[in-house]
Amino acid sequence: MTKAISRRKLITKGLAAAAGVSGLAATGLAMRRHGLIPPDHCGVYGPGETLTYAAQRLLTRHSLAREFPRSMISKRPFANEVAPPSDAFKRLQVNRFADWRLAVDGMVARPLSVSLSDLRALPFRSQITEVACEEGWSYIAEWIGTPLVEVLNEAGLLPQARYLVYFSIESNWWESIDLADALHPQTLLTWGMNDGDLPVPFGGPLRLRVPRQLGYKSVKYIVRLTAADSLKGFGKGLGSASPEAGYAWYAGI
Ligand SMILES: Nc1nc2c(c(=O)[nH]1)N[C@H]1C(S)=C(S)[C@@H](COP(=O)(O)O)O[C@H]1N2
Ligand SMILES: [Mo]
Repeated sequence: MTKAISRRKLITKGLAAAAGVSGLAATGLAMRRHGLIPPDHCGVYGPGETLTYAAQRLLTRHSLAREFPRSMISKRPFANEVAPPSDAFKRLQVNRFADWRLAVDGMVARPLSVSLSDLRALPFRSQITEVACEEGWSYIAEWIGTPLVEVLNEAGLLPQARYLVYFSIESNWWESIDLADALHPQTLLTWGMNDGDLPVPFGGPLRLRVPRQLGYKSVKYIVRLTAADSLKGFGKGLGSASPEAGYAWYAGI
């Protein structure tokens, strides 16, 4: 057994014991202070979600998602079904997305509105990672994009910020991540795939790839990023659209 596994067991057991003895409510304050409570912690799956998130955050804050050799790139990657593009999307597509803008607002010193060419002018990174859907299928591709941290540095994230909320041009798709994922080097504002532009079915022109979490956190057609200190004011206050539909807010893999 590796050190990491035994430590994980220990922490999970410790948290479980604490939860058992005094109830999650009592340990909640200390855990909240250390950023260990996910926004969708309430409800039937609450204690389970909190244990998973807390154990992950204590153990894997800086760990890397697996990267694959070029030979393992999927020959026929599978784009999940997305709703047909809206008129707003089609209008931008006609112009080859020259007028696509990404708004960066909320708890930042300098709110931004950046074009795809602005983004491409920042340092970028290419990585070969897997998209894994919660329904069981997956594929491997090369993703090329600007690390989210570069854009957050441009905007000047304020010290109060704890979450990054991101919105698709499809109004029903929005998600959020904590700063451990937002500042993580593999979290990319992705505009390229397998050596070309990111194709529309895969989220082009702009998709946030969060390779340390399940596919649904990698939202396509990103138009807005908002830094926030709390997720209470967004949707039903559970952190994203996913818990509203029964999926966990934290979907670490
Ligand atoms: N805007 C938007 N983003 C989305 C989705 C979607 O329907 N719309 N589906 C999500 C889900 S459930 C998964 S598993 C992945 C699928 O990625 P793929 O289409 O590249 O296979 O995209 C995610 N991002
Ligand atoms: Mo999915």
